[in-house]
Amino acid sequence: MKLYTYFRSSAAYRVRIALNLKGLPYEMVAIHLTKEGGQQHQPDFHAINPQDRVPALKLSSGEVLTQSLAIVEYLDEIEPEPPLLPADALARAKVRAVAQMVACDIHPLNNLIALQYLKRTLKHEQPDIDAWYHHWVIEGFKAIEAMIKPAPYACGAHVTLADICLIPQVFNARRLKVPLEAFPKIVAVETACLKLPAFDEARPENQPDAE
Ligand SMILES: N[C@@H](CCC(=O)N[C@@H](CS)C(=O)NCC(=O)O)C(=O)O
Repeated sequence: MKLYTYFRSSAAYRVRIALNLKGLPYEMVAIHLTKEGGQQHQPDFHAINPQDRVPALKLSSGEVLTQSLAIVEYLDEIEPEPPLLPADALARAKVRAVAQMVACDIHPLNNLIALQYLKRTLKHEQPDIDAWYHHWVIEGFKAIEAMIKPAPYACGAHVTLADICLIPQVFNARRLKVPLEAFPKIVAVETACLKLPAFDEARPENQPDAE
């Protein structure tokens, strides 16, 4: 499999964690999201993902998957061990809720393309953009903090899709200097997850394209 990735992309980070947890070998193709006007917009990559975003996963069959949650659930289905979703329907819904709070409610407001639109098209100043970023992370993290009970992972004794989404978002929050003192449970989950090689090896700073 070939993963189109960018070291700082939190959506690609989710897929790297899942591939590592499953022990599935993959080749990485770095797509630099800011150099040369963004390599995601170049025709070669546009042909792979018409949405011009990473991650994209090219399977050995040549099929291409996009959207990190769809990719992670696909990997979970083709390689069931270790499971990334609980067997119980209620527990599964709770895991998906945390994952979607990150992937649907926090990340889309804060990813590069949204921030660039605020700056380049709407002409907002950098301090306003930083305030926007902090606001949506803090709002989302407040709700997640209230919902999780680290044991030691976000939804219990096993790593789930919730951790796979949460840890990359915490990385992003740290990079943008969001204060995390109000979120001790989230930080505890981060500490537990980063002890696992699958998470550690997926960290942005451990990628071949890291800067
Ligand atoms: N919902 C998508 C989000 C993908 C996404 O927005 N990726 C960002 C990087 S984290 C990207 O490629 N942005 C391209 C750009 O900003 O132009 C997923 O989960 O895969």
